[in-house]
Amino acid sequence: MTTSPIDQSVIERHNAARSKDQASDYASLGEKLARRGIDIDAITEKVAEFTVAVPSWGTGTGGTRFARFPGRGEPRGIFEKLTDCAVIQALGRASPGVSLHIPWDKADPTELKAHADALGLHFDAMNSNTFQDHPGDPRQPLSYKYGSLSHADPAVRRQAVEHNLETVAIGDKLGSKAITVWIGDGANFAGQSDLSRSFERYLESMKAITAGLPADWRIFSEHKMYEPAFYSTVVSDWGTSLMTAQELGEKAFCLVDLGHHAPNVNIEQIVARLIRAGKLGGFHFNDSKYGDDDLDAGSIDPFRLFLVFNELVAAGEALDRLSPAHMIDQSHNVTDPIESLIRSGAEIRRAYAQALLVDRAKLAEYQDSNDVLLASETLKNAFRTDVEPILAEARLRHGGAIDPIAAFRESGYRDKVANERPASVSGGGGIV
Ligand SMILES: [Mn+2]
Repeated sequence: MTTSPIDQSVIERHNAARSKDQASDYASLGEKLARRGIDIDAITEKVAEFTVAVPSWGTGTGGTRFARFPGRGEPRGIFEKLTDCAVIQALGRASPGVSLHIPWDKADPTELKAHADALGLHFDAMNSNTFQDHPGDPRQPLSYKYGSLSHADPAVRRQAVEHNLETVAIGDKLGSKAITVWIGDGANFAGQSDLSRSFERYLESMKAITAGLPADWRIFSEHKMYEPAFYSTVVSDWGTSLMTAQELGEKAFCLVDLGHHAPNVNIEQIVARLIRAGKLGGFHFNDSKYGDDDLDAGSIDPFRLFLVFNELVAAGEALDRLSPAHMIDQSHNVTDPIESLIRSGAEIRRAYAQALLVDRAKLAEYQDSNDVLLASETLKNAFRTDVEPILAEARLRHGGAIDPIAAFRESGYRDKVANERPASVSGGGGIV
């Protein structure tokens, strides 16, 4: 028996007011798709099965290096963050999983697990943190100012490895099965560090972490081109990440954060290559215009998100074998984090639904006969399809809201928690 922080009657009232229009929109789209030989219910079922984990740190207002402008009723710790995650799930029905960040979310694992169980949530991949110092943590007295897993000083590397293993141990008690490792290690100036030796040291540290993983765990290496280091980053790109995963062996995979590439990089091609290598571990979904902007998934370039999902759907069984972890990694600076996360889950599902509509037989035919225009149109045709009735139906059939953001506003949840949670500093408005 799980309890929801959103009164089910609010959702029922919301849906009752919209169910007639929804039924009509769904039937109309169903007819259109039937003419293309597509069974709408089969698509709806697949969409409903597709979930994406929300990041605990995304429920608080994020910030930039300039400032953070807190919102009303922000969660004051991991237990309230989980409650907010349950609101996102209750309305959107796309995100029963939560990705935790240690040490920001450190708490008694038994209590944490019990709270998540009561809310009907589970834990996805864990995230370690050696990109900032942890004053007051007796297990991490050394500074990461000049790096962590690749640091020149073996004592700092050892401390960083131990922190990752502690994160794994916590995650193991919570039912998680993977750890994502992202390090801020790198250099701001040419000559600051040896490009080869620093990577060797990183590999050696990652091997030590991998050796300490439980049998059924995976480790994801997350690459990032720049920031906080601006000249070079130790794990800068998918090539470095792939070399890492291949060297570490069968438990190691690559995690693709959509914001961690140079502008206009062909991310869907990277995804295709990682699937080919059997090393696609998962995603951090977000969107960006210029850099690692951590904006809401699909808000800037929905076509790019669609093209990523097009590769995932096209991979078929090869992808099933990999079963990549789908997670959101965003920072919400000017929106209500709950609303942004609900919207992002829906946008990710939208890209997936559109990718499911691609006529793959025709696409292959056009590609192989060099009919460039119709090959391109085959993709665009799927992308142009308004799949909103499918997304709404997937929510509706699983107890969610037809229009989850409207339902969130109708619920009065933000006002309620604004009263219950007096203004306080929220833990971890992190940007990773
Ligand atoms: Mn990330």
